[in-house]
Amino acid sequence: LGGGETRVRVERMFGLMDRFLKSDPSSLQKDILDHVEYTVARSRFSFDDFEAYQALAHSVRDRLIERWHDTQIHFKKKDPKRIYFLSLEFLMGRSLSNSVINLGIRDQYADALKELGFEFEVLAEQEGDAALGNGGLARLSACQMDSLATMDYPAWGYGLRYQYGLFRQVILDGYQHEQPDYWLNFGNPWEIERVHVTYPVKFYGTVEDENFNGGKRKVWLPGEMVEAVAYDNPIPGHGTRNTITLRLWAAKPSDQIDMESYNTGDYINAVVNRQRAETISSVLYPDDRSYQGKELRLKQQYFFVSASLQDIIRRFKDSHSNFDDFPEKVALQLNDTHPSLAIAEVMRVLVDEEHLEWNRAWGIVCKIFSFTTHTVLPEGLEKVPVDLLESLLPRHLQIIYDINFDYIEELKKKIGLDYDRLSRMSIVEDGAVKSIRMANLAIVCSHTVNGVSRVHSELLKTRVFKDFYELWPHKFDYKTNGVTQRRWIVVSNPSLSALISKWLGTEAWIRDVDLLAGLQEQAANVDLHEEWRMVRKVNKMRLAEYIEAMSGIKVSVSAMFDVQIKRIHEYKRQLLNILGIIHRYDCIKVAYAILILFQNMEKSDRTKVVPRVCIIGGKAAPGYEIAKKIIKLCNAVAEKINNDPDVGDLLKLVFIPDYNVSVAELVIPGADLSQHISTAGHEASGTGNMKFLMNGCLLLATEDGSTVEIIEEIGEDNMFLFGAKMHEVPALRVKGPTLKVPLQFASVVRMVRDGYFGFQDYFESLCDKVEGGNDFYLLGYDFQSYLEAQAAADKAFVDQEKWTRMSILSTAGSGRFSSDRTIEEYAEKTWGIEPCKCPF
Ligand code: T68
Repeated sequence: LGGGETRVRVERMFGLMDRFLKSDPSSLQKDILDHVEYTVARSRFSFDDFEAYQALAHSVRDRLIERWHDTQIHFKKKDPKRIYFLSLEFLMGRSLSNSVINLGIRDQYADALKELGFEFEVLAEQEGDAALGNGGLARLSACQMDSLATMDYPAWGYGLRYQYGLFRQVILDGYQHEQPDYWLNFGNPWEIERVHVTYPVKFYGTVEDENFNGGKRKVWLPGEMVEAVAYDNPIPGHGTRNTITLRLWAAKPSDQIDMESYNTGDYINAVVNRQRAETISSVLYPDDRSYQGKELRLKQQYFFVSASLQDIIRRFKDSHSNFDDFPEKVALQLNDTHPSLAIAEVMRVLVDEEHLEWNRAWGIVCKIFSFTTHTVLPEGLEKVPVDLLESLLPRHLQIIYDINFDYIEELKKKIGLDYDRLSRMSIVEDGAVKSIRMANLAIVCSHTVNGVSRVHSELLKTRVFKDFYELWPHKFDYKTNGVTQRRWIVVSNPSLSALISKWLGTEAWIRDVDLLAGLQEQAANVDLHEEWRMVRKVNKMRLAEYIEAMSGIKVSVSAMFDVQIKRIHEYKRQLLNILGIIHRYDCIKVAYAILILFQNMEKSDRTKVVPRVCIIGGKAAPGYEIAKKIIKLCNAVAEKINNDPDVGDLLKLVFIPDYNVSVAELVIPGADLSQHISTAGHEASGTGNMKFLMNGCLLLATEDGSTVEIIEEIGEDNMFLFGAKMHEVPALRVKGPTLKVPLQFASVVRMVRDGYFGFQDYFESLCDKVEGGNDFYLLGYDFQSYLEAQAAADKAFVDQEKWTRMSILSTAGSGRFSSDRTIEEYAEKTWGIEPCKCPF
């Protein structure tokens, strides 16, 4: 088109469009009904709740897209340094409520829907969870995306669009069964398929030397090619127009390969083979700790890393021609070691494809990567067998060897020929199975190595990565995790949110969470107490209804709701919780027996029992036998207690199946007490504790991970602490079998062993894990102080005024644990990026 014609066309387009979609009730209603008719393709006179949700979601999506386009145009124009957050997992949960709240149009939508005869909350319940992650690490990524958008940072998230998210947990006869989570079955209105944003990703093949400019260069001749297709998920900030992108890649067969088979007539096999490509992004690995060196997992890692880097480099090259500027424009964040092949990939692209000289490329690589680790245990670190890497990514293996060679040579100059240390610090591990240590690769090549809490960082420096810390102390840092108050208070606990705003006289805390500290001054105010208790009661009623609908168990809202929800792990000690519950049950039974015997309430302790509803939820990795037994034990104990007429409302135990983000949003606001009881020195951070804290739930906890920092904020008096301290744990383990274990512990384990809850044989190995000198996680040692902390919680609960004050102080002291603070620290100290706010 000539210049004049373009102008006429642009003017015509402007004439046709409203600048922004309107958000008054009748515009919203019209949009929703249009989507019913034209997107969902149902008659606007007849559609059900799910179809109404779909139409509603599409109308919200339109508004998101508008802001998202503006943001991307603005970023492009300003060309700031960008942060690219690479993570194999994002646990986003539902999007509807979060989006309309961040967009500031929730009430408008609620009003609009009411007139159409729908309830916003009811429609929001129709949405399924996006569960593209396992646990803490993945939910942290989601919280951080919310903060990045809200704080106007020029950020992109990159990950994989798994067809099957984390498995659905179904409990049958008390046992966990796994079912596939085909979350895309009914379409996903929150993503935008970018059929034109695709990149080829190569695997296998050979590396050959080729003559180039009078010298040699390496050429990778791949044996398989797959196409990566982008799916963009707009992430809206709160109180800003900025809406950033979470770009997830799906694998599709590539047209560039297999044409041969078509030509030779093997049409059917050619088509079948093409389907193999799609398996790369088909399923999320459900194991959140162990690394098995599986080929598909490695393929997933490289697939998403390669596509993301092609995209990032393409964007850079759109407006830059010199790669020396790359570190000024690009920061790459490695979320754990899972994306660390990115390091070798950047080297490969710069050297093999962009023809930079090796040292120049290396200089660039060393300036762009930062690495955050989420683990505590050295054995939890990822290792990739060399054979596997050689076959799948032959060129990358060469590059890693070359990096390692240079690095070890440098290292020798610094530390001398200390072969033990050299071998510990090498990227390549020579063992029975020669492997690549992904963490070492990440540390060597990153400018910053972050832990996720202060004590975690200390462990990294003194144990896990001690050798590296001694060499490069300046690389080591930590950013204590945080969670977003938008989802964890505003979305999931609207009544508490309204109450906080009322008492603070402002909604500004939603973006500036330090303002919550203002509640401290009111912590003794009786009017606030009354309203606070009312809000908590309403949330407990909501949770009680859910429990009844799901399990048929009726629970009393005047009981203390005591919750432990998280992945099931031995170190997280759900077993300690269950054994504590058995002890409580036993005490109630004894009190009942005394009551019957003496027919005297006074003599029995029964009246002193504080009624409890114990709630446990979480998934076990499918291959983790002990964790699965813990789930079964919980259900077996629940069966016994809940059906025991001697117990009544004094104690109930509920296992909530299929724990996920939405379930957490319902459970956390309704909890009085929550348990974070890992053996000290095992939880890198923990983020559930922060969510409970924000919601005014009291914590019963060990001094582990981020809890240590929570204590500093709210004080020991406002929580119930117990258990061995981190520095005591190693010595206690050495003492092992000689440790004195309280009688009550032996007696509750005996009940399980003797088959009091049935399934005697099945539970035997579980009991063996905590007795006879095998008690690695120190359940026996900590049992006494655990019971004391529980007793202290009971005592505090009886004094509702005291409890309410503690609850208010918990919320008031939670400000430091916002992901806004974490992200600001990353932005300033690690990534060197600045906000880039979209005008309007
Ligand atoms: C968690 N780690 C930490 N890992 O356990 C937790 N691992 O203390 C911390 O608060 C949280 O990260 C956020 O920093 C994980 O969740 C995984 O999920 C995982 C997944 C795959 C492979 C290894």
